[in-house]
Amino acid sequence: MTDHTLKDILTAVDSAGTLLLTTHIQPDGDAIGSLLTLYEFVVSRGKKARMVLQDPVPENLRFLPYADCILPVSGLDGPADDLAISVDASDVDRLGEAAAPFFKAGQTVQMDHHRTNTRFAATNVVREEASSSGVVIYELLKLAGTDITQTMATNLYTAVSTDTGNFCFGYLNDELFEQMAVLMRAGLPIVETARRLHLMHSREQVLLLGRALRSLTFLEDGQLTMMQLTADDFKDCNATGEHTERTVNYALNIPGVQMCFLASELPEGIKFSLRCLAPYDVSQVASFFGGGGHALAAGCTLQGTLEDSVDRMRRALTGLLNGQWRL
Ligand SMILES: [Mn+2]
Repeated sequence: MTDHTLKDILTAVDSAGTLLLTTHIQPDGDAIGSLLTLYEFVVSRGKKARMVLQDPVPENLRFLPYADCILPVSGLDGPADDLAISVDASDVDRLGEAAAPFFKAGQTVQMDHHRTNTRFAATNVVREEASSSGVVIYELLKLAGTDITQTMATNLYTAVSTDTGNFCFGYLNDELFEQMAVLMRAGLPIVETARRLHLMHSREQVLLLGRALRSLTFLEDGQLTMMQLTADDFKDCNATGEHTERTVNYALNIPGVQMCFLASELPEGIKFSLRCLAPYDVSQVASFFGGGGHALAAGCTLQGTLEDSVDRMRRALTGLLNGQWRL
């Protein structure tokens, strides 16, 4: 299927009166930062817009400009919107309950950067080479000739810096840093925002990290590592799935490690976060188990006991590591 262009999206925005904006469940910094930037952009073009999400905004992102304007799907009423736009969601399932109001809209558009994107909207712009959906949103703003405000800069920086692990991985290039220069000129409060996004951890996160590290196991001569969090770990730390964000990286960033996973025993199943170094591609394994993501960072959820699920994942990743993985 041929993809559409950002010009198509701009035309759709400009010809719509009311817009519904959404992103994926369990939203991360790219999802929320991109959504909030898009919101400010369409409002600045005189549109009536509302942002809806199945899940609440993670605590560490609630300081972002306009985050308090995001509405829960439940309780959403009123007539269908002229246009619905999804950002950073690779497939319909990722929209969760927001899928219903999304497809009720007169027109559907989506902007994303995931390789596994299924092109589920009528108009799809998927930039696989973009480090984050924030970059795709930035390109739209540039095309529209929008002046980047300080609040847009904060939200765009959030999107880009979280999806690149604070500019450590992903598609880092000169264009990205030129975009950063534009954000700095718009008054981006980078030190304060970086501290909130990249340095601070909630009490629950740190307690849970302790449990995860205690479970760290080295396999395959230390090339594969795994960590697991039981339902009791979550309970004892008063934590939920959102508190595991970034925990998995501790298992990867050890000399000699090529790939790793974190298994979390959550109410919806055993959630796996997979990470690896190039040239490995953990998204193949994630897709095989019904999940998705990027070559170096992917995820999926398995049904079954923690022990069985960990065993299946361990075998799959051992196969991938030894070049014996077959789809
Ligand atoms: Mn993203």
